[in-house]
Formats: sequence, structure tokens, C-alpha cells
Amino acid sequence: MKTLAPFAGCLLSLCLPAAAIDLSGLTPIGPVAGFTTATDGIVVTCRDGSQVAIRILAPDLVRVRAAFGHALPARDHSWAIDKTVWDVPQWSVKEDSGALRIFTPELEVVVHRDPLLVEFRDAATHQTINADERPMMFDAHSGGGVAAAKKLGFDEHFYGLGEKAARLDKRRGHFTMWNRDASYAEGSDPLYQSIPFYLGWQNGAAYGIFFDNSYRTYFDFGASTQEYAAFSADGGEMNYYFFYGPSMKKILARYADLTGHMPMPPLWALGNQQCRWGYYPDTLAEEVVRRYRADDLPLDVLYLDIDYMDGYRVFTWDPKRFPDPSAFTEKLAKQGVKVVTIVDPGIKYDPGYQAFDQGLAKNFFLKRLDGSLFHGKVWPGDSVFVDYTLPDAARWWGDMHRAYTDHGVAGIWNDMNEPSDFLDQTGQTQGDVVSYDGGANSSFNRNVFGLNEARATFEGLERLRPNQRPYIITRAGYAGIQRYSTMWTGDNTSTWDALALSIPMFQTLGLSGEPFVGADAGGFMGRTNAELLTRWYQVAFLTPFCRNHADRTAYDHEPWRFGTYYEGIIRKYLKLRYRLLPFLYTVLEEAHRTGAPLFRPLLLNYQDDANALTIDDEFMVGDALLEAPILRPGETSRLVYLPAGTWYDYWTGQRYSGGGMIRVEAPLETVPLFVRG
Ligand code: MIG
Repeated sequence: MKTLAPFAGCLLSLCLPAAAIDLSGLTPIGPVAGFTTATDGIVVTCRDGSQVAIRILAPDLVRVRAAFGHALPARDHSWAIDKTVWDVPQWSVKEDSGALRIFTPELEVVVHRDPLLVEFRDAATHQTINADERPMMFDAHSGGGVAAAKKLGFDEHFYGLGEKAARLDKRRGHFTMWNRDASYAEGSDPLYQSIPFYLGWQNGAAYGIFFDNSYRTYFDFGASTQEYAAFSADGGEMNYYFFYGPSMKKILARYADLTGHMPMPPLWALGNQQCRWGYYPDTLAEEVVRRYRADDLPLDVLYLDIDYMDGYRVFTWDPKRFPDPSAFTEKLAKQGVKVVTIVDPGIKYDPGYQAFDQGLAKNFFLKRLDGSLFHGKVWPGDSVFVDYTLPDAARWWGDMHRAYTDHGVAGIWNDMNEPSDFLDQTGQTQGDVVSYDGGANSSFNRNVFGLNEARATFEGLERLRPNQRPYIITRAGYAGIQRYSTMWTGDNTSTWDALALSIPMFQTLGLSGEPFVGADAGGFMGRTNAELLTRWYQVAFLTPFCRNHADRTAYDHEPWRFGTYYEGIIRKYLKLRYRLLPFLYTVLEEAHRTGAPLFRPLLLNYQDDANALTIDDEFMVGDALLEAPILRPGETSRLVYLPAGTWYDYWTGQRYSGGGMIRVEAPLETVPLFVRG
């Protein structure tokens, strides 16, 4: 794309808002010349030699794939897609002088001939749901970029795009997808994950677009102009899936079918989890667990950060800090606590170290175009990285986890998998890295690296422990990551703003196919305080992933660190989480089956209620619980919007009729919580 900052500007674009999508200079696809029919759709040939395939996967799901100036390539593979074979519904195609018209039971797809414009209409009402504002475009000069521009409705709202440091409604925003290791605040973009899937909402009806392109992509929801909403990529194909609701839940279910349903995690993954960078030696980690038990605080999982390794070499244990890992996990198991270890993708360049020697001998490491090994600098120092797209390499990586499962480690934490490189966090110097990619030997695809690492890890854990559900948590990812891993939102800060931002972030992730989400409670970086930590737990106790974590240099903020008054309140909420576990587990099972997330914006349950469109300082758990957290210091009451219907105050049992704002008291002990009648 011409919007891509030149190399020198790239570093800048990481700290400044990226330029919104500029379509000038792009070449539009040519008009329709003819078309052929296949069993599942049509292939349109254009006067300029371009081709557009319109494939019908389901009555409400249509794929659009275009090749500019040439025929569609035979190779058609995406790491995101789970379901490739669909029961093609009844459909038909008609042509008239102006357009080709494809009919499914729910959609009418109109391909206007000249110029070539794709339009999606409701099959029953013939109302336009979404339409090209101009023909799909490509960058004839660089030979790489592709773009689509859609009509932008006056009252159209946008949601989704996965992990974004932004409010719930993304209208007037513009976003980049390029996995990146960086701490963040509202407005930072991009973040660790790339989920190029969004929902549009207009007049109560929703549609979805999944732009399945794992190059650097851009989304512009009316940031540059009110004439269009656009998405584009620096390379790869114009390849998107169009979902029709009108219900958002229906779209999320289809999206889960297409990119994969989250498997059920083990029940203990919903338990309370404790972490901090610096829990070593083993006796200190044991002390943390002892304190949890002594203080009658629920705990299911303790994490070991990078300190447990021997010189940060993955698949090893530091002989002084953790001399007997089996005895360590055994001790914790006796207290009902599981151990999860961090695993980073960088393998220390270190002849004599088993993982390095084996990977090198077997040719499993990523190389540059010139055949040299790709080196990066991460915690172990000079490091190399596995090409997870090589089936044998992925298998080897998975099997290496024996180093953990043999010692009773219960789950794996994948960090640094953007992949992070201290020498260059932009990914620029990874441009000539090649990955096998099913024989395509593609230029390295940064955005799917974490996805493929998680896949290799998940499949390894399945082989190593066939009768147990794998538990993985990842920082980076691409669409489809939910098939293999849960996620957390990386390096947040110990600030009220970070707590407030976490609500729309979780809601957005839930609307993007990732139901198992959470943030470092208390904030990862900086110094939290008693009030903030307490209010943080009042949110965390209802997020799927509930983990207290802190940076190496951060001040301590385990639940007891600010004295018994605050600890007592935190205990109350952790215990309430455990009382609610049957409910949380049930709602999580619903997420697994239907794609509807546990942690929801009100909008998902009340999409016809225009009041709900932008509310992201309240949230719902499933469709039965509504919380209005306190997100500012010193606040002891707040306004709460209750959607139409009957509601009960969880604490007092007081009954309310919804459909308006109420003011509720919220002393530090009490978070406003309502149960749907
Ligand atoms: O460069 O493993 O987001 O949770 O504690 C920092 C150390 C690497 C980043 C993770 C954080 C983790 C930390 N890691």
C-alpha cells in the first residue's frame, strides 16, 4: 500500500497513529467480461484479466477472492481456516445487462458489471447490507498491495478486530495488523495479535467481514473520509468472507465454524492464578502458595516466568533455582495448585545445548532468503527460531514439551511470539526470512508465527497427555488462535486507565472469536495501589483468565500486600468467583459450542437497543449477569444502564425495571452487579 510508511518512517509509525488508508494511486479491478459456474459459486473473469471467485459456503456465508491482472492461483491455503468443506446450500445465479445475481436462502450477492462492484443484500427484503463503494483495488506499482472500500453508512457502527487498545465502537478509527511486542495504552496500535475480522452494525442488523490476509493489513472505519470504510494489505490476496446476521451471535457462530471453535479448557483454567516475574528459587514460589493457603485465598495455578530456565534456554531447568522440578510440582499439587511454565520461541544459539543442536541438525530453524540462519536477540541472547510451518519441526517442538510434562507441569505459557526481537521490534529485519508454508516457501509471515507455535504446542500436549485437555496461554496470535490457545492482553500498566481499557478490550476480543481472555490483574508495569488492585479484582473475578501478574521491577501486589482490609475484599470476590464456577463453566461451554463469548458487551445481548451500541464501561457475563465496575479512584457510586427487562441487584435483591439509567452506591466493598430477571 502507498499508505505504508517508507522504511525510515516505520519506526515512527509505531509510536504515532498510522496514516489512515489512502486509496489514491491504486488501480481498480476491470469490469466483468464473463463468468463460469462451479458447484459452490461462480468465477468472474474481468476485461483486464483479473478473476473474482464468489463461493457460497452457507446461506449466510460467502467468500470473495480476487486476483488482479491474472487468474486465481490454484494454491489456496490459510492457517486461520478450520473448516474447508461445507454443505453447499441451494443457490442460483441469474444475469441481466447490469449485473450477475447470486441467490442463497439468505443473501443476494449482486456483482455489478461495470464498474465491478460487489453488493450484499438481504434475500427477503432486497435491502443492501453492505456494498463496495468502488471496485476492489491493487497496487500496480509495488505489485503487492490490495484494498477494498465499502460504502459507509451514516449510522454504521464497527466492532471487533481482536486485540485493540481502543473503545468498543471502532467507528472513525483506523487500525493496523502487525504483531508487535510493546507495552501499550489506549490508542497504541498495533498490539500483539492480528484478528482481521470485524462486525458492522446498521439499523439493528449486523454483518461480518473476515479479511483473511496475514500480511500487514489496515482497517479504516471512516477515519480518512465519510465516503467509505476500507481494508487493505501490503501483500497477499484480496480474500474475504462475508457473514450475514442480522444477529451478531449468529455471525459469531459462523465465524467459529470457519476459523475453529475454542476447545474446552480444563476446569482449573477458570481457577484463580498467580504469577510474577521473579518467583524463584522454588522455595520462594512455595512460599507464595503457602501464603495463599494460610490466608484462605483460593488458588489453582502458579506460573513460572523465564527465571526457572537454565540461562533462559527453553526446555531446561535452572539446576540451582529449581533443582528438582518434579518434587516442586508435586509439593504444589498436594496443595491443589498446578504449575504453568513460560515457553519463549527463541532458542539460544548455543552448540552443545540439546534443543539448539537437534533443531540445527534437522534443519528446523528459520532462514533468510540467502540461506543463512535468521538470528534474533531475546532473553537467552543470540537466538534462532523454529519454522513451525514445517510439519516435522512442529512435531519436534511439541514433543520437546516432555521436558515439562515429565515433571508434572500442567500448562504452557507462550510469550514473545510476535516474534519479539530486541534488535528490531518492527519486524522489518524479518522481511527476507522464509518459511516453508506448505511448500510455498513464503516470505516470513510474522502475523501467523504465534498461531503456528501455539498449534505445535497444542498438538504436542495432546500427544504427550492424550487424556487431558491442553491448556495454553499466548500473547501473539492470528485469527484461528482460539483453536489452540487462550490469551492475555500482555504488558498493561498499573493505572486506572489500563483497568478501564481492559473492559472494551475483552469485549472486542469476544466479538472476534476469542472467548478466553484476561489481563494481568493489578497491572504488569509500575506500582499499583490498594484501591486500584481491589477494584481490579472486582473485574478480574469475572474474566475467564483471572491472574495476578507483575513485572520483574514492579512493586509486589499479591492480594495480601496492602493489608487485611483490602485482602478481605479481594478474598470476597475470589470466593464469589469460585461460587460462580458452575455458571462460568456453563457459559464457557456455550462459548465453545456457539462462539458467543463469556465476557460480553451489552450490545451482544441487546443489539436492537441503540443505547447499548457504545457502552463499554459495563459488561455482561453470558446473558444473565451484568456488572458496572468502578473504574476511577475515589468513586463510590455510579450511573448504570440497565437494558429493558427486569433486573435484581445481586447484593440486596432490589428489583429494577430496565430501559434507563440508575445511580447505584458502590463503596469499595461493593461492585454494582445485577442479575437478569
Ligand atoms: O520481555 O517473561 O508479557 O508477562 O513476565 C519481557 C518476562 C518478557 C513479557 C510478558 C510478561 C513476562 C515477561 N515477558
